[in-house]
Amino acid sequence: MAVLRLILGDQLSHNIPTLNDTKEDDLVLMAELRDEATYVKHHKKKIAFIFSAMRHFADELKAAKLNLRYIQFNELQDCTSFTDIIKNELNKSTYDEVVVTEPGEYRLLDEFINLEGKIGIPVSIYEDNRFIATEDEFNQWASSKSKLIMENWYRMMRKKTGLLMDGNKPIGGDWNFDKQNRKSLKKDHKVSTTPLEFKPDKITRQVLSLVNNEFDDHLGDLEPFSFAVTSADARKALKYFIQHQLPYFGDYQDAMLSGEAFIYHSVISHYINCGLLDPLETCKAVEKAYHDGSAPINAVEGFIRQIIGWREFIRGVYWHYMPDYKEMNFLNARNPLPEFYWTGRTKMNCISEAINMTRRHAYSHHIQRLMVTGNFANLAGIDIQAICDWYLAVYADAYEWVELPNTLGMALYADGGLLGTKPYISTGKYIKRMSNFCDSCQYDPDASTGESACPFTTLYWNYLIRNEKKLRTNPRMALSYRNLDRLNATDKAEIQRHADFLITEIDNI
Ligand code: FAD
Ligand code: DLZ
Ligand code: SF4
Repeated sequence: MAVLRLILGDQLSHNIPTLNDTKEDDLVLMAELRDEATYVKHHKKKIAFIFSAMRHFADELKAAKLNLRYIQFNELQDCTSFTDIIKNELNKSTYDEVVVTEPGEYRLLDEFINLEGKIGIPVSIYEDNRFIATEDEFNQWASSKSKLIMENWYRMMRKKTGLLMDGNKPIGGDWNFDKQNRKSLKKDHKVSTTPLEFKPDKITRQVLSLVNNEFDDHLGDLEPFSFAVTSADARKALKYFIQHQLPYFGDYQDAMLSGEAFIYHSVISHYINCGLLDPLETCKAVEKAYHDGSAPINAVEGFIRQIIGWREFIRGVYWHYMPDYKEMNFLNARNPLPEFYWTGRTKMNCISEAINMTRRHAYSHHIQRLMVTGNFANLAGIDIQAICDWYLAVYADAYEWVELPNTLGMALYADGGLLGTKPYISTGKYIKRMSNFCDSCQYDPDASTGESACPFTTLYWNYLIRNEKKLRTNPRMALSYRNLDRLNATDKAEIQRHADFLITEIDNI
């Protein structure tokens, strides 16, 4: 019995269930596909990263003597999708079964579920074992709750993994040290270190040339390219983070600084998401730094919470609520995506910084995604689908299972609070407190009307007014509405007038 085993671009792990019990007659199939590279216009660096990591992984499988067919981009002009390449393979040889591990995007799961009817042989879809919780585990937990609270899920995952646990009690005396993770950086702070960089080898250079020729019209700087593209190098990057950045990660997790894309973040999400790093092993390595005394509890707990808490929770939400989740638009946000999300050309310094960093690195850290580009899109009522597609395209770590709940749910509140208890919104004052972006901006974060008013500040008050019917009854919005109630009718009318002007003139602000 010969099996055709399909490995996707984010399944580059040797323990992926697809490879279980591979026999001599089986064929492992991998392909660089036009449909996958263009269903949104991915950042050039993201495509190069995935193709190069795929080619390196394929070489490792060949070295392990697996029978492998790797189809490079444009090698089979008529085969643009996974269904095409499987049909192509079945035309050449006979197989009794197709095997794949469940993909990270609903559209592909749908494609694989329907594949059997198109090819006439069984298609087995294995559960992805690279997460700490199974989908069933999340679904059971979620079904028994009236409200999904990440913190409760996180505590369950701490108990399940034993990470930072002393028996049944959390090490350090608290489950969560988030309050110690909100320091801003002094304006003249010099970030002492950047993520470990890797020089492109021959394979990566070939991929860079391919991407340069084929995806010239996609966003972003292709070079310099310094990502790890093998599991061995990704582990080196993790080790380097633990030694150099982790001790400061907790304190400055929410800080932003002009010209500094990474601050003390790990910059490993793209490695974990495509399979080059294992999430549990990553957390164990970070936990060891605490026990060795080389990193404080607020850093180590904060980091582990992001992975076993947020990352697992986000994944659970995606599969629990899809496909309906993608259609949600609680606040009826439908304004077109401003051109500056692609170009970075806007007078709003914080947005320009965040987007230019994104263009350069296919990366920006969580607070920039949430409180700069996400916050603005939410306040300005930008079309949900358009902004989700933007996030899916521009970040090297973006696959729909993780991008969608973070964007639609956490940043845009379009799920009406399934994922978060209230919208993550702020005036420019929050950005002023957490960064030095406002120092060199022509807008004034404290002003809500007038020519120099910060658009975040104007749009914040307007957002509260515009969405009052849906948000005022939320107890966690009570303080915001108490503050709104302090404004008189004339102030409110002026804010609304200025907000209308900002939306109409959005490409010129
Ligand atoms: P660190 O800050 O060093 O955190 C450590 C690790 O924790 C990350 O590598 C990541 O694996 C995990 N993590 C942290 N926060 C989250 C989270 N909210 N959800 C899932 N994992 C998390 N993350 C993605 O991996 N892919 C995405 O497409 C993505 N889209 C996002 C969109 C928006 C609007 C927002 C607000 C967040 C998004 N995130 C996404 C989550 C988070 O911003 C990134 O995981 C993080 O910035 C990656 O950088 P890092 O590796 O330096 O993370
Ligand atoms: C994102 C991406 C890109 C750009 N290219 C490929 C590809 O050529 N071949 C492939 O197998 N996967 C690619 N991917 C990842 C998929 O689009 C998809 O997001 C994930 O496989 C979902 O789990
Ligand atoms: Fe951003 Fe407003 Fe600060 Fe300018 S003033 S950087 S637009 S928050």
